[in-house]
Amino acid sequence: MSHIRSISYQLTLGFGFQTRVPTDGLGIIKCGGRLKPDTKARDLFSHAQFGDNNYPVQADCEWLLVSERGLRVELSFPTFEVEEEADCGYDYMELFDGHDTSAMRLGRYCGSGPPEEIISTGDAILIHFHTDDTISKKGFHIRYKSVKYQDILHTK
Ligand SMILES: [Ca+2]
Repeated sequence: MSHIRSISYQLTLGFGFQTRVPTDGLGIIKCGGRLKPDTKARDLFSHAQFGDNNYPVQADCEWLLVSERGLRVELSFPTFEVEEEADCGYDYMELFDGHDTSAMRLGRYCGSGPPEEIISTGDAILIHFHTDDTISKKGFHIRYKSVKYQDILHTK
């Protein structure tokens, strides 16, 4: 007697007749990483082929940016094009004001994205990028760097 393992997928039909398939354990694209901001701005891209191809579907990426102790993390967004949806429920970028997703969420962004610069309260920012199984856009280009508390006071 052979054992056939059946895996059932929950299908949810949303507006636009998109079929959404949970991707637990299947098709998840590993990406992200730990980055150390410097006082000179560096670049972070949503995916390796940024500029040539749209971002991949079914991606879940986390980048943890940790500055030296006593410094904050500053982000700016020269390019941000992520599939738009009213609640950013399909594709989105989330920012957390700390080392992990239990930290305060600064926001969830899609469409044309965050309006301006973002500066952490502490020494870290976590960036989470999620994409669903259909429709991709250009993606994002983030500039990140370390800033001193005093620098922030002077620019406000
Ligand atoms: Ca999508």
